[in-house]
Amino acid sequence: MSSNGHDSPLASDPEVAAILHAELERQRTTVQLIASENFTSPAVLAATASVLTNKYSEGYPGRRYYGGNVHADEVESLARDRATALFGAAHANVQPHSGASANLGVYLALVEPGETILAMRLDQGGHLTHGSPVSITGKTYRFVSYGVTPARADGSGERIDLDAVRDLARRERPRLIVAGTTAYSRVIDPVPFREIADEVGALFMFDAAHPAGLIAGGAHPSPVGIADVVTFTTHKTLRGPRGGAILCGEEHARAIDAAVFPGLQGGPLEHVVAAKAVAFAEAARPEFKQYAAQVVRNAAALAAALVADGFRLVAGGTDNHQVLVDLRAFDAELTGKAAQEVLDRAGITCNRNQIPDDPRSPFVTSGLRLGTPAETTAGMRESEMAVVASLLARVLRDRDDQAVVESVRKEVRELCAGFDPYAGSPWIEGIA
Ligand code: DSN
Repeated sequence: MSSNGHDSPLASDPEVAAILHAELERQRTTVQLIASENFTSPAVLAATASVLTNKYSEGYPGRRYYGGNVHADEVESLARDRATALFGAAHANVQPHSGASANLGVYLALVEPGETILAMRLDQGGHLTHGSPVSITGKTYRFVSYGVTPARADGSGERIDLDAVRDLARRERPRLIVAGTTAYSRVIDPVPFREIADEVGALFMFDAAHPAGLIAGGAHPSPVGIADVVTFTTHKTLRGPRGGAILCGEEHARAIDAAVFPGLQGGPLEHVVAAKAVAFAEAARPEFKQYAAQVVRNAAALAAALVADGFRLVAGGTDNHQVLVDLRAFDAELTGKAAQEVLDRAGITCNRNQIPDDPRSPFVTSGLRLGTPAETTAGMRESEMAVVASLLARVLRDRDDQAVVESVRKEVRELCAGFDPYAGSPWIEGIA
């Protein structure tokens, strides 16, 4: 029996049940500022926990290798239709297990091993799958990398260096140009990338893992119809289950589908595909437009409050859901690692992150990445962002003072009590 008196299906495994309850409690009582996380709706959670997890469905709707796929076909067709309608795309593949699988699927479909891909370097704000030497992408393809412009005192620097993209594209003649980032706080305009790709005869992929929800909600420009292929994750700003997806025109549909299955993956996770379908429908509602706009407003409020507290922000601020903090102006001795650890103890969850040209290693870093998607879902607004920024600054300023850390932890708990993402869903304790 769970604490709310409902029978818990997990009563048979108290060890796992206790861990899941502790995680639910952590999510409810600490501030979630990881830019790539969100709180899914109970409907998304319910679909993820459904009996479709029992089903094998290698192939695609109408072309499966096993029997019994009538309902898997229905749900995957629905997810594909909802994805194409939401983003205005001709074709969607909703099977990638993650953003990394989606990106790899595109490379496998469109680029031969050893051919050149132009993408953003990880330490400049790109992603592992944009050619990091430790990723299979960097080992399989010849990546050439661009970064951001130098920092400027007025905050106008640290933008994607389009001159470098153009120069490198002209010199290297890549097969594919990738736009997309994981640690970049400004809007990414797909049009200049398209122009550069056209000039050198390259294909253009837009990795919308981070801004997918902002695009769906109309807060950021859509790359669909401009890029040849758009990849995204479903669990960040889009607020769906953990997973990936690919959008493309009909001309690439067969190659993309064949690359995802059988090229890269085995059986799709149809329970997650069902949850993706739920999330796509939720993102098509008018409330989601308001949500996307509020995510951006909250990030701007968080940024302004952090600047007032003495932090330097990479790129001088934000246009999206995230803020990249350069800790050195606040305290030259403070590393991202130390900041993340003490903030964790105070109940403020975020991740250390390299900043452009970071002198410290990726494991230590000089930066913190903060994001607003999750707490905006929980109902926080600009005034709460100012409170969060001041709590964060207090902990970092007095990080060796355990009494300060404990007092902030208490205030965080009190703040979060008013913003429970799962208030009104008592059944959640039965599965979590
Ligand atoms: N881990 C994701 C992020 O936090 O941005 C990228 O894969």
